[in-house]
Amino acid sequence: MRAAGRHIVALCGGVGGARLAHGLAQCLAPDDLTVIVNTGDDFEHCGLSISPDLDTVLYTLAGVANREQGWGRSGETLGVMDALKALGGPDWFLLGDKDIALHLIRTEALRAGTALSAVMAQLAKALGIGPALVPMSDQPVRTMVDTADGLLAFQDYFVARRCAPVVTAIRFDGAAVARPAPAALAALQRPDLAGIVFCPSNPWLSMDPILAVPGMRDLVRGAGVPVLAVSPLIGGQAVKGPTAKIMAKLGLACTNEAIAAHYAGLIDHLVIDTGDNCTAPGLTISQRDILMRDEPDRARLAAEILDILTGSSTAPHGD
Ligand code: FO1
Repeated sequence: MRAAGRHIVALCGGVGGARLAHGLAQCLAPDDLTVIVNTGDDFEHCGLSISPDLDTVLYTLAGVANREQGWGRSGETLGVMDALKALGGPDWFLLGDKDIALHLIRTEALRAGTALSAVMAQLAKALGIGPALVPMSDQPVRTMVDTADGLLAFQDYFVARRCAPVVTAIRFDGAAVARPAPAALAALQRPDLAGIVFCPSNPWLSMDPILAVPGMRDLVRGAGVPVLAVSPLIGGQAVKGPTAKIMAKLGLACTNEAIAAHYAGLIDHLVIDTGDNCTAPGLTISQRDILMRDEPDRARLAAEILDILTGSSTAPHGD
C-alpha cells in the first residue's frame, strides 16, 4: 500500500455520491481531488445532450443544486417546459430554463467534436468549481435495463416509468469500446494518489457503468492505494433511490454483506452506518454516521473517510 500522497479520487453517480463529493471538496485543496462520474444515465432528449449525474455533481459542487430534488438547479424556472408542454411536446422529463442553457452549450460543443471531458471542464470552470470533475469516458456508454416490460433505456426506466418495471438484467451499451477519459486515467495513475473513494451511489446503476469501462477495474486495483466504499444502505434500506429494489429483483439480500461482495477484489474498506453490522472477511469495516442530512454532515463524513484513508485528520475548510 502506498498512501504518502495527497490526491483523492472519488467515483460517483448522482445525488448521494454528489453530496459526499461536495464534502470531500470542502476538506481537500482543489488540486487534491478528482471526481470521476457515471455517464451511463446520459441520453439525448429534445435534441439536447443530457448528462444527469455529471450535472448533479456540477451543480452540487457549485452550490447551486436544488436540495429538495437532488438534481437540477435551485431557483429554477420552467418557462421552456411549460411552452413545450403547451405545444404537445414531451413533459415526462423536467428541464429547467437554466439547466437548458447548460444543455445547449454541451450539445453544441459535442456536435462540434469537443470531448465531453473538455466541455465539462469548461462548465466547471464557469461555475467556479476547483476539483477536477471528469466523466468516466468520453465515448458514449448507455445503461440499458432489461425488464419484464422489455428492454428500456435508463431514463425511460428511471424517470418515465419510476423504476416500476421488474428488472431482470442491466447492461452498459458501448462500454466494451469505451476508454477511461484521459483525466480519469491520469488521476488514477498519479504518483501522489493517496486513496480512492466509492461514493454511496447505487452499485448496480451508478458505479457498475464506471467499472464497466475497460481498464477501470485494473486502474483501481493497480493503484496501490487504499480503496474505500461508503455503503448506500442504512438499516437494510437504501438512503435514496432504487438500490434496495434492484437488489431484491437481482435476488440479493439488502445487506452490507451484499455490497461488500459486489465490490470484492476492488475495495479494502467498507464504511457502514453506526447502527449497522457487516461481516466480510478481508475487508476493514468502519461504522460511522453515513446519513448526510445537511452540508456540515457532508464535510464531517468526508473528513472521517479521509482520516480512515490517510490516517490523518483533515479539517473541513470553507468553500
Ligand atoms: N429525475 C426525475 O425523477 N424526474 C425528472 O423530471 C428529472 C429531470 C432531470 C433533468 C435534468 C437532470 O440532469 C436530471 C433530471 N432528473 C430527473 C434526475 C435523473 O435523471 C436521475 O436522478 C439520474 O439519472 C439518476 O442518477
